[in-house]
Amino acid sequence: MSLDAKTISVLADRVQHAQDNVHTITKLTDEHPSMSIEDGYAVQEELLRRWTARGDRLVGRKAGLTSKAKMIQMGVDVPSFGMLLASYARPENGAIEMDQLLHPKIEAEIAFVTKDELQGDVTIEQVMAATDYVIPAVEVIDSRYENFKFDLPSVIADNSSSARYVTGGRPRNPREVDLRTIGVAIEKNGEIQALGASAAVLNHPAKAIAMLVKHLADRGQSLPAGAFVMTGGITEAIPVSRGDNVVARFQDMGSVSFRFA
Ligand code: 0L1
Ligand code: MG
Repeated sequence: MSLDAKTISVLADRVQHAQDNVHTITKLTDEHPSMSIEDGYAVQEELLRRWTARGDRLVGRKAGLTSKAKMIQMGVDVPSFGMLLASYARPENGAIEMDQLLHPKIEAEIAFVTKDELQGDVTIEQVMAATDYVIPAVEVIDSRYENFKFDLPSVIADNSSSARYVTGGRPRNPREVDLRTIGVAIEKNGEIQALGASAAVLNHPAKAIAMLVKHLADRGQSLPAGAFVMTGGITEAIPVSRGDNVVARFQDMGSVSFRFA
């Protein structure tokens, strides 16, 4: 870490204010060029303390920037992790309130729900064995940075742009589907916006979980049983506007739909 605890707290204030009051900020590294990825995660941890103090609940984690399409779109070359809160969840076929968002984009992702704790260096096989089910999900990301422009320390401090998520379709036993070849189509107002296959996520979405578990282990933490984990957008993220109807279709897993109101 390069920043002291006081500065981490000031940066958490800034990000929290932007998240709560739906306004943009300039990237944190403009003022603190020495800010590291570790500092970004320290801001995330400070935000979690604040969210839980006001009654929110950590339900799981997200891996972001796990596909080449996403890395190229955002100009980075390593994944980032974030926290998923109970307050981010929205029901399938419902409406997501646009006035609480700045410039949202959607990502079609395969989500895992664990049945056993995962800790340390784990293999894809160990992730699969510890998985209760996999389920189609759409993440709504909404960077608090101007024009969605940031670097890794800044985006990590903003909880990896996480804002909302919707699950749907059919939960599947991970052994009954080939998790590398799930085809995905994202439609907006009936028109295809992006197509992809799940191997785009690190060759196998379970790899994103293994990387997350290693990330947690490096900080003395584990991924508990019952965690909900989103493994990252399979395609590039798609910008959305008020009134848009969204459907993400997942081969053999059903679809997730909702609208922006
Ligand atoms: O979930 C993601 O892949 C996004 C991670 C943060 C970067 C972004 O806002 O695109
Ligand atoms: Mg995502």
